[in-house]
Amino acid sequence: QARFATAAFPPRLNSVAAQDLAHFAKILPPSSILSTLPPISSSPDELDQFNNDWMGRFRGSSTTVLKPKTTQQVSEILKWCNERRIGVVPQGGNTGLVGGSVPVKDELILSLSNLNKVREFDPVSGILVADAGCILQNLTDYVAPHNHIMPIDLGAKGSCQIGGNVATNAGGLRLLRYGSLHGTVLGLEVVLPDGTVLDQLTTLRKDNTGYDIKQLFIGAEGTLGIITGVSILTPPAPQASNNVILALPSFQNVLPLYQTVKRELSEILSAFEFIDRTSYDLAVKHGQGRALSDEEIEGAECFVLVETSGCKREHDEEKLAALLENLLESDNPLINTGVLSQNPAQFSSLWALREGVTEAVSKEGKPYKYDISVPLSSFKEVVDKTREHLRSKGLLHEKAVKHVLGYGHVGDGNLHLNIVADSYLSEIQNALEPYIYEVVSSYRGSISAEHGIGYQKTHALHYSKDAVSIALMKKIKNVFDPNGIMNPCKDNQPIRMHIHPS
Ligand code: FAD
Ligand code: 2HG
Ligand code: ZN
Repeated sequence: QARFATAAFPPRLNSVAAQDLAHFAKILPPSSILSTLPPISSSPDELDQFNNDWMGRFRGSSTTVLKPKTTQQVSEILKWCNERRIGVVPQGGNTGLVGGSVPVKDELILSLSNLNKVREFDPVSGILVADAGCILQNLTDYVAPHNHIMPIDLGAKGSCQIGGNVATNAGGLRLLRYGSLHGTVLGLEVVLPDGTVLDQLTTLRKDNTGYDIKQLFIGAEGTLGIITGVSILTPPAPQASNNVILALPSFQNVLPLYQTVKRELSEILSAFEFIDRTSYDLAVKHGQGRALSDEEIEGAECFVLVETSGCKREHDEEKLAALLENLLESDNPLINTGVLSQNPAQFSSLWALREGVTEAVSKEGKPYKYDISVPLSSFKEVVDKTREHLRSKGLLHEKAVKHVLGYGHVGDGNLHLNIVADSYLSEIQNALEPYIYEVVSSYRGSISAEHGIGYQKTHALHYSKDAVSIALMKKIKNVFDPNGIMNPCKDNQPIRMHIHPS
């Protein structure tokens, strides 16, 4: 295993000490405090899941995890940490993919998992107000009997929390249809680093009274404060959902296919997701979804998953069937074949082929993840260039890089470039960076389309943001968090990272 070195940790921050634990014990019951320090002396194993990230790539060495149940408790904890200059890492479901949710050193971890109540739901407006620690899947289940869905869906739904989704401005599989959280989040309750509670938990659709401050916390990744409550607009559940997986002979066909699908399905199109052949093969190899038949995948260079969400099943099925017929019967077909789901189990199974790629990649080896926005037409070029670059460095073989693959949200121009290696090695890291960031920058793309900056990309921010923007971000950080206690090393400081075996 390897991990990033803890360069440039702010020297002014203090470690948690006995006097801090004594104070936390006045705020929280013993069951809400984990600490390897005396007198609590939890076993280090109990803190492992909080110190290690989802990929097993980033690892911190926090001694203490606090699990407050109320906003008031969060406020008291932050007030104390701010006075004592203790670094604090807010942690939701710990499914983040850029090392933002685990400590860099021994910061205190504030887990939101006990802040998990639905506060109110209005079935007429569809507005849901919930504690930040509610798990996304639980909220989906909560609104389902009222015929509503969450406006966001992602592969990590069973573990990620709505507060974590907001803090990362997660995109996911429904963005094409329902837009980003900057639009669907109506209000937030946030505890600022000095313990002040900012109550912007409004349920208003419209409110143009000055700066929209809550927007700053959407995507701030816990560097400005801790989100404790979220008010969010949930759309009515579609009465009918269908999906189809299309096998394409060439990546060149993805763009014209996207145009055709948009034109023919128009208002019922709800997802247009891409997986290349390597992604498909890995998903199948690691048991994600049902494999297509040999005949169906013959000659396929990549696949597209199309979902429709509408209000009349027969109407939507007719439209999908007509689309497939037109695609297959054209003189120069864009697809080899299409497999339509026939029942809810097949619907889920087709989705699993796409949603399950992240899981499959992790089972296959150690992933290096690049979540980028580049022009759609260059998706394949970026993947191919990266593979060739690694080959030219002599790193494309079983003992180093095993696969280079691309998948993602075509409708959002967001490519997930994954490099799967046998282990985390500095040679691979150095071959990939800054190479990939320079490629992205040459397309005027984004080095982080939806996963955020975290610890992984702080040093690379300048590839996507100019000096004026970075200077403004630093000023904003300083207004909210002058002592720099919130998620240290995860903001806009241009720190350098090294990777070393451990
Ligand atoms: P964490 O991982 O715990 O934290 C993420 C960041 O937010 C950290 O910086 C943390 O400090 C901060 N944070 C967490 N909670 C709070 C809070 N209450 N207040 C302030 N800061 C907070 N991401 C996408 O955008 N789209 C996808 O499609 C997608 N699919 C994924 C699929 C899988 C299988 C996995 C493992 C991850 C996926 N992700 C995706 C990444 C990740 O799940 C999302 O970023 C998710 O929103 C993180 O939520 P979380 O509760 O796990 O947050
Ligand atoms: C997805 O779209 C997620 O599946 C995860 O954003 C992407 O693992 C990844 O690289
Ligand atoms: Zn994604």
